[in-house]
Amino acid sequence: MTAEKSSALYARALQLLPGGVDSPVRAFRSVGAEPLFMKRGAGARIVDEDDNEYIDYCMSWGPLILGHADPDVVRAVQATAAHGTSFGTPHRFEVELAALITGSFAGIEKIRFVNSGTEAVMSAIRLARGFTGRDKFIKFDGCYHGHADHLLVAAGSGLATLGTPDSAGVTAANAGDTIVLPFNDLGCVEACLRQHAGQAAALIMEPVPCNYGLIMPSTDYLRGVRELCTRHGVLLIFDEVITGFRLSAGGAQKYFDVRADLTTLGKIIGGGLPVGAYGGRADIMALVAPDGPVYQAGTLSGNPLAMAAGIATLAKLVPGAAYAELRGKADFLRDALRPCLDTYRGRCLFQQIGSIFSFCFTDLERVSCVDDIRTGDMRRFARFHRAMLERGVYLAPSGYEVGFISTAHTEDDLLRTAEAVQQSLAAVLG
Ligand code: HOZ
Repeated sequence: MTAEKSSALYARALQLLPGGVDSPVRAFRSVGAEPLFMKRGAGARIVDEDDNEYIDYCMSWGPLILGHADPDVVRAVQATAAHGTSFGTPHRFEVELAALITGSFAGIEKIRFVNSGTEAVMSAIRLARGFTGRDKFIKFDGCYHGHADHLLVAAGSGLATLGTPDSAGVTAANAGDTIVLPFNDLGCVEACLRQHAGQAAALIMEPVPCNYGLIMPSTDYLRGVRELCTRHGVLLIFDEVITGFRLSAGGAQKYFDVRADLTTLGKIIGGGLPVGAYGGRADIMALVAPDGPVYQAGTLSGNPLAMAAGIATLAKLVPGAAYAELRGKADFLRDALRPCLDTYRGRCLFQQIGSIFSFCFTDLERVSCVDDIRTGDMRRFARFHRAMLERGVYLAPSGYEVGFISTAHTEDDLLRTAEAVQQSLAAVLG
């Protein structure tokens, strides 16, 4: 595997972009390598500038549930672009995508489109504050909700990867209303809601935390959080930027049968184009401007290209068969991995929920909180990542991120992956 062209581009990028990238985890630092520059993708495969081909499980960090360059998505974007890329006026596709989403998520009665998950979360928190008249909100250690100031506290994703749970530049005032709790501990939530009675506007959570490795929630825990929020008049916000249309067409809410008051979405609903959205109960959404006093706006919000890609993607997901297919592929991979996972039991843990998976080099049998992830050996993950890359499998370049299976992954891809895992674990763990 040669990386001459990627390396040359990276050298140039380092002169022009901080860290040579536009998002920190992409820099490959935590896996001790240089980033690869991709030039094209089709289905489950991506090809870098040096013409190396990989089976991809990063999948643009989640949006590409149908694989790269899905023909229907590409056609929809091309046809839409031919008529103009942005109008700054309402567009019929906003209505169509909104109907697909509200028809799938029982808890989303009205929705507002924005341009990223960060924007969606930032706006949902503002809305919750406007609705309740309260300032504080609760988040969980390791949950990542984008990079708004007040959410960059005990956050995952790039902050976990870089080992800096809080960002410089966030003032004490910005972070002062953010309460952080450990995940999967209902007693803590109850005690906190009692202690801050009448002060917390919202509790925000990734129902399945995917940005500090993969943390498995229990259904009872999620239902318990729902009940406590209702009892204390605190809005429950599910950040489903990753799990929305990933775990099911109704997201984690349908998967676990727990309904949030507000939901944030992104990734899959834009079919690979920049998008975000927040939505929920109609009485809460009624406060969003121009209907109500909570301001939020955006020049490219509801952009026709993103809406078109989202509609083409959801049209294939909403009927539901795609989720059975994805589950089948995920089970196939897990079964193909079983012999080698048995061999390395107690040293490498493979976790999976729906089509999301992770590898953690821990002796634990299940990861339930950030302390469990911290038992993982990230240097081993780095060696594993490089070994997989050499064998033609592209995983997200951080042990704090997760992998995604798409409908485009074939049985052959999955078998090759299992073989690469077996060889890579042998190389790393002996
Ligand atoms: N925060 C995302 C991963 N969980 C995006 C990372 C990236 O695009 O580099």
